[in-house]
Amino acid sequence: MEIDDKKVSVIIPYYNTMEFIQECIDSLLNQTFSNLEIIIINDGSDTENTEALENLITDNRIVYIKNSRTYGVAYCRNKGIEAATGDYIFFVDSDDILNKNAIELLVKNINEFPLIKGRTLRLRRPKDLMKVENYEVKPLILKSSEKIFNSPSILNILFRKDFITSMGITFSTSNETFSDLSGILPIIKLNRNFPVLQNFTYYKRVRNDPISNPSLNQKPIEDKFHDLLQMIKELKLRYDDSKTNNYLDRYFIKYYRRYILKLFENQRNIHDFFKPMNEVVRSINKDSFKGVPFHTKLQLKTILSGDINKFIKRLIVYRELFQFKQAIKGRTKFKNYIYRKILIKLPMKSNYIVFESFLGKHYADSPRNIYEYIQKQGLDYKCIWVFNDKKRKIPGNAKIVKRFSWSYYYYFAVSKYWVNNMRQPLSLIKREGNVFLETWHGTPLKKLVFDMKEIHSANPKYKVNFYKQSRAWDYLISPNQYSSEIFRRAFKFDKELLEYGYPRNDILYASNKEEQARVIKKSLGIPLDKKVILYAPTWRDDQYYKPGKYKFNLSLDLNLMKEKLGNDYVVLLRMHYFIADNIDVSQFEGFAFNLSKYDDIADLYLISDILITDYSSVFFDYANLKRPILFYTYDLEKYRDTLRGFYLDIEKEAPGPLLMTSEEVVDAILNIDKVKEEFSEVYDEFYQRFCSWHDGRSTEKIFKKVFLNQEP
Ligand code: C2G
Repeated sequence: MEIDDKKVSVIIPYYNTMEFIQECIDSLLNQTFSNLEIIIINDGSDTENTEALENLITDNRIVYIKNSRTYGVAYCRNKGIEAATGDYIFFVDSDDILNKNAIELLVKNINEFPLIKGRTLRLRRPKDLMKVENYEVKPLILKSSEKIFNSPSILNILFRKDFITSMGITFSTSNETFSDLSGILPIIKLNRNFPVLQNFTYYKRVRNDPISNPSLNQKPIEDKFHDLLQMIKELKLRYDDSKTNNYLDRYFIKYYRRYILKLFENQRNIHDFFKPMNEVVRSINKDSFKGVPFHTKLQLKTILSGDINKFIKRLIVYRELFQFKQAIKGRTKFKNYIYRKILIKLPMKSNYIVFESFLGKHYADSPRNIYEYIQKQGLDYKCIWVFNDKKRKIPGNAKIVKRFSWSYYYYFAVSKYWVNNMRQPLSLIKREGNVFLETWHGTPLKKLVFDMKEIHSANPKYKVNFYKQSRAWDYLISPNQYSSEIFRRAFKFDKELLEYGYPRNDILYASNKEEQARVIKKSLGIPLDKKVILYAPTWRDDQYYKPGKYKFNLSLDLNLMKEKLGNDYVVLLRMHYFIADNIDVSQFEGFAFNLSKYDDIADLYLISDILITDYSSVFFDYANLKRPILFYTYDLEKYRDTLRGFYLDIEKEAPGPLLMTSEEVVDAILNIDKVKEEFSEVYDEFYQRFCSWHDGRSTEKIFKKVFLNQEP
């Protein structure tokens, strides 16, 4: 018998997940096993999401069911079971993806068993899809139902349809979450072993944006705990056998242990949950306490006793001990602990300002301008600068502190003002009265945070972390109207935007900028009789060693450039601050200068005659000088279409040509006057749109607004 003689009904509840559904459906339509019935139940999604789904229903294997309103995932799965005509049933979530041969492998290996489970891989970023090679099928292993449902999920299991019906497997619709438990219990009750495939068959998506559209799993912990308690109570009324009761007890204790501290960070939750917890704990069989840590047992006994005050006291002792135990696991953890417990309780100093730029790597960017303004005016502030290197020397009387040192925590704890051009570490706590000026560091070309669909970069928690960090910002500087609109949306920023242009660009309007340029050139040993080309590319999200440490391959042909341009030009290479690779220019002495470690790129703008960049925001700033800009965009398609996505149509709106090879770059430089002429109109429009808020007084205006509360 061919395996395709059997039909598999795949059941997919759908609720407002249009950004994921296509990948999900495609992964089913492209299965090596084709005898499928794909039942999609639209659970009252909004119009836009409904239309998006309906446009994808093109294959006649799809059965579409539309609920009149939202009933929840359990209801949809029950409806799917009723509608299923296949020999097997398989549940998939609408944001997940199946491996190409998932169904085939499961059908081939189920043999006489009523169900078979595949392995699941967490899908955090697109790269994870590559992790599953087409390796050989590994031998099946048998596992007890309790092990199989160690985490209670009905996904990635192929069931015989007649097993589902004869066991009466349905899902309880009384709660939004934990309905899987109700479908699982009849199987637990059976008390037998089932086969597990060792191959990965299912990609479970960990959604990267739990802020805008959380999955059920990403719902607030309070909601989930409420549902769990309800579900356990409901199921305990239905099942009186020891197997299912032990399973529920063990799951409850596991969940309780894992989330207790987080859940009861908020005191109100203790009052809300104490009674329902007491009801559940009363039903726990004493055997389930075996192997449970002492402190958990003690807490559960106190819950059982019904004495809420005693419970609160025990919880406090437990929290203190737990935090202390965590704190002594490492030096940074310990500093953080002291910071949270002691330092932030010290009196706040109303004239202290902590400055940080590019994660402590550079003395640069808008924080530097604000600091220098204060120094020049001789104002009565104590300024603290954060650097990775304690020995850094900067002009003025700032106190230098090393990032993550004791003094770092002390000054962040007591300083009223924080000025930063990047995101602050999550561990820093904003105190009552603290004022956070976020300067940010560029007009965005590449899409940011909540405007991004996929996260390719090293940290898949980018969106959630960004959201938490940006809640602490009181002011955010915007360089142009275009950025204001993006920051509001992409950062979900709803506090005060300072629409005065970037302080960092004031220097580009200085009346003595030629003089300044000469001084800078001399200090860097750059010949005064040569013209200067600055090459300042950005970083690539998918090329990293670890978070914050990125790779870069120089694809600009320096040999060719030296040969064709060496008589008249020198080249300055300026890598992005995330780039960990060091570019060796020793063989191009006198022609190429690696200034990646140089503090402030604004100085390099001043001394250069031409800028070459790619997708870096540097060109928005450089355009303030109205000097020629070339775009060396050798990986445009990948960068724009896969990695990031752009806000601008760079092919039409860039104030210079997009060049794909070093030859084209050289050619454009040799004909730079022609390039200037060709782009003069686009450049003027570009300047109007992105630079016109700048007049050399951005620093002063922002200082007055934030520190003196004066309208500039
Ligand atoms: N930068 C630099 N040298 C480079 C690239 C960037 O000094 N080779 C500095 C510039 O000040 C630039 C800033 O870092 O404006 C930000 O760099 P981007 O390349 O734009 O990249 P990113 O750090 O991802 O900034 O909204 C801002 C951007 O969209 C994000």
